[in-house]
Amino acid sequence: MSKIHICMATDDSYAPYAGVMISSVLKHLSSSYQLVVHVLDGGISEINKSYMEKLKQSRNFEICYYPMNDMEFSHCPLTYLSIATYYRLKIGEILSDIKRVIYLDCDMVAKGDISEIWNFDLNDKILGAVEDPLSAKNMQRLGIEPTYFYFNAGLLLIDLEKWRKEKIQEKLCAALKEHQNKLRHQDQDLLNLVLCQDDCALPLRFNSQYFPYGYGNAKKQEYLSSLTNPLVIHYIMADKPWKCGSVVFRRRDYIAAFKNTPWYLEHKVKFALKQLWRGPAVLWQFLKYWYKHPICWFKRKFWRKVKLVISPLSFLR
Ligand SMILES: [Mn+2]
Repeated sequence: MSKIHICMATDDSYAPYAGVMISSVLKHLSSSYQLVVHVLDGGISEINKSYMEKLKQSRNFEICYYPMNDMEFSHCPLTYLSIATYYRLKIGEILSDIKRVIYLDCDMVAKGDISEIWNFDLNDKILGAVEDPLSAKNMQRLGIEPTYFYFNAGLLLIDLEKWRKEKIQEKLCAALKEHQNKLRHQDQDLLNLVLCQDDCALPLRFNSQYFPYGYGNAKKQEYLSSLTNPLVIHYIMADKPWKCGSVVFRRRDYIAAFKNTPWYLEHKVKFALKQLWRGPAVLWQFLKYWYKHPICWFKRKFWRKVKLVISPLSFLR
């Protein structure tokens, strides 16, 4: 049986979400593959590790942990993201005898068989990724030529042999020193700066991101169909689906996947009690928004947002 290698980076607080993602990948993966999960471990507790083991009851897979040392990344600039996002920069060295890997964020859930991503032809490029909704803006900010594109680093299909051969890790370290002050999206900016000439575009549905303003007209059709037929859903906004008051697009898919994991099954009562807060929590979010934007009612932008949230699309499951 051939193996599919995936890699995720997490600390203890995001470990349950990594677990949800792994569980959803296993659920949809074709039976002709064996899953191998490589976890870049920023201090996962024994209890979370034991829950990871329990995922094997529904389908067997291999899991390896690679303890990470945050001190090694202490010189990396932090914006609004966790330091764990930088772990992936060392992926070539850590997974030293692996040829190909799919790197995945923790704020994701699989809705289809990721062997389709695994078998995607990279056309001799080092890496495959999905274009970011704010590609043009970010390229301008970083000074990337318009012939290329700016990708979202939440899902990366990496040819690790080429990555090592082309010394990408060294190039990333050099770029980190050079562009310290430019890195608004941390490692994602860095990866884009170094790899913009060596990447190939993956279909949007491989890393489906709901973004209120979409991808612009050129990609409108592909964007809409990636929302209705995603292979992997990526919750990119600050409102994450595991938050009690979340009103994020496709939250129900997330909760359905979550309910298959020990993080729910072992704490059903706690979760049910938390659900009692859902109504007030949603209301609170709404009031907070109103407080920040008191005259939103008079703005077209606000109503455009409302229209997007209540549009028929947002109820598609
Ligand atoms: Mn993400």
